[in-house]
Amino acid sequence: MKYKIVMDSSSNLFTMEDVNFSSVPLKIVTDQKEFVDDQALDLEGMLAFLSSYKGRSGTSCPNISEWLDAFGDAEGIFALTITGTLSGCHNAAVQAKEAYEKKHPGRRVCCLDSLSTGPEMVLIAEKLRELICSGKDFDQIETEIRTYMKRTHLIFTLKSLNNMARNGRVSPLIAKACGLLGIQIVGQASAEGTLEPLHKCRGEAKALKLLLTEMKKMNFQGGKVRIVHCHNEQAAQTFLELLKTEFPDCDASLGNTTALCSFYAEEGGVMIGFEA
Ligand code: X90
Repeated sequence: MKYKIVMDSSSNLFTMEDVNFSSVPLKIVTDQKEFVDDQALDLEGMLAFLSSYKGRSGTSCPNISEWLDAFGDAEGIFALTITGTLSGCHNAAVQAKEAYEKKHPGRRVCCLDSLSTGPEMVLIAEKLRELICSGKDFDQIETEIRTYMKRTHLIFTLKSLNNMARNGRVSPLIAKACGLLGIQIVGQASAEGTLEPLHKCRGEAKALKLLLTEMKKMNFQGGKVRIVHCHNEQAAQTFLELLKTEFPDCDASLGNTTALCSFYAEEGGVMIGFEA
């Protein structure tokens, strides 16, 4: 069977080696300009535009035909999406699956709602690749990936929840304190796929320590860790050092948020996907 992994751009990943792969872009939409979250985007240009732009801004998810295009001519597709609780992405992927399977009898699409986003999706995609490369069949891969997804988590620290609140992705009440007087939140993707605040803290150093404490509470024992940040290399590095002090052998990597996660995590945000 010819397999393919298709994932939306909230994963911050445009390519993946050793496997058939496509990223389906979300878009950042303003009254003046639209930004497509793909490899061709001038991300710094977008962030500079947004920092001085005072009008409305929001996002839009890929539609059914964009998912269908990304499925291409693969026979076994794993379509992995940002949480369906906060985005229409998963719903569009499910409708694309129905159309695709009807048009091509025998071909299969498995839609996976990450109930999360960003670096947690990367862990799931890496596991999918491992399962595909080990020669398992479609149903086996689906069973094993769903089991794996129970032990991956997303935790983050954000300095502003403005864009989340303005676009109805978090309640204004939760957003209110964040960003004032150096207050930043530490939060997690909840089991329902929503933003769940865990702590409000003053100062980044404290937030970074709390992230690791929370990870250990969630049974992190040195598994894989994927870290991304929006314009905050220093915090991401500091976190990585904290992590390596306690778990020197852990497989951890650093990267940047692309358009969608940069828009919602905002300047200074750090997101961490990990295996418990
Ligand atoms: O369909 C769309 O327009 C996309 C909407 C996406 C809304 C959520 C994006 C979250 C990005 C922010 C920090 C982590 C929050 C985790 C919640 C599960 C990243």
